[in-house]
Amino acid sequence: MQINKEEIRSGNENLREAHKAGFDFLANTLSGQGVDVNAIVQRLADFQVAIPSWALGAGGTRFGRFSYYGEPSSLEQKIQDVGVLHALTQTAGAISLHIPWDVPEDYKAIKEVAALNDIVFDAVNSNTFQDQKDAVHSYKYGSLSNVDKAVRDQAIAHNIEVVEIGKKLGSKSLTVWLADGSNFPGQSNFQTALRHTEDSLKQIYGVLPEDWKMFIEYKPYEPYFYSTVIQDWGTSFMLANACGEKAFTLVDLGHHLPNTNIEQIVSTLMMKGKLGGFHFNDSKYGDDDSTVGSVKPYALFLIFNELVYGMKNNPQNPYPAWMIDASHNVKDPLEDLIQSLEAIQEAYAKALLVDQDRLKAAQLENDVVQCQEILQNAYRTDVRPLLQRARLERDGALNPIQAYRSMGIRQKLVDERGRHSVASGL
Ligand code: LRH
Ligand code: MN
Repeated sequence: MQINKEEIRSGNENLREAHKAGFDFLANTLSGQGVDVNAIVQRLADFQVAIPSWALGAGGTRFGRFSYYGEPSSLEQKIQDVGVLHALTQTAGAISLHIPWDVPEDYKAIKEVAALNDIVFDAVNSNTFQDQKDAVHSYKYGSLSNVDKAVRDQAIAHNIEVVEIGKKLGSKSLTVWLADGSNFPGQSNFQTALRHTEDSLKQIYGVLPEDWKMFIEYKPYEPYFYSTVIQDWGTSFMLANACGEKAFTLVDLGHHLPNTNIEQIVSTLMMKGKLGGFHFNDSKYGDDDSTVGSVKPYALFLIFNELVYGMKNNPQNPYPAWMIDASHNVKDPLEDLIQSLEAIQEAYAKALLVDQDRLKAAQLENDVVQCQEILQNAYRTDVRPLLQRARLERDGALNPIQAYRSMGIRQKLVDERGRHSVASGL
């Protein structure tokens, strides 16, 4: 399934005029406020988000999974689906693989498919939260933290193998999410588990190529429901510091207890130069992996406000890795991902409109009302014409969902792959 730019251009025809009117009005208003509109459009166009290879089919819960026909059943088809997203949105230029769900059979062929779709390989993800059928040792009682050295060694070897796979694909980072934990008080010794985990991560860190990064993802609970070894940002931050300068903390938005101030965590990690990147999604209760910006769009904006501030004032923090980590239980996975990409770009654009100098001045004055007015003025600005212009300049779709539907892409995928093709992943 390949989308040709001509189809997108013709789809944009009857939307151009309305776009131009909206863009010119907004650009006029913003330039009047001293905003460099072209610079913002450029930053939006350069902003690329990695799509998770495990979220291109229908997701599910323990209570059930409802297929979404025409799912990609091979890595090649997954890359083609990301190619569709990128052709329409021009902001999905990378895929993040999960091993062993997506082990390439033919590296040369897979890299050619990626190049054809203008897709690069972002972070590779290890998986020591499931037992593989040929595994010698089980991860039931943990992997990198397991009391049994043989199990830890097996998990370390897996992570090293994932780095080798990533090197062959041109990836430059490894994401380690450790499910390890316990279900009952007394079941595990916290200190022993943490010490084993630190030691294991250091062994993995030791094989990282010079220009690679290791992202340590934290999560408070699930699949274990009493304790999780890497439960919060502080534990991940501590482990990243223990490993070294190539190790960073990865913030999955759904991995926080209710009402956690995530934007403050982001600002602290950037100040300390240890913010590695994000798994964007949204949630109402737990790790719901819902569409980005679908439940708490203002919180997402506040996170991007800290990111914009940090990217300007914290040269000690590297450019973060932007990835989505979502699951689609009731929506077409590709439409859901298009909506997430739009919400991410929208939050970023609104944050770029915050007048940081005036905000700083108001903060120094303790003018609380003015501080909020400056933030909310940016948040209340409809920035969608800027996102459209960034797409248009790269031959993307002015309205990606409308284009996806009017081009009948899902039906074409079903015709090509059949109704019952199933994607590996969650
Ligand atoms: C854990 C997580 C992690 C992935 C998995 C698919 O909840 O967020 O990032 O490995 O989802
Ligand atoms: Mn995640």
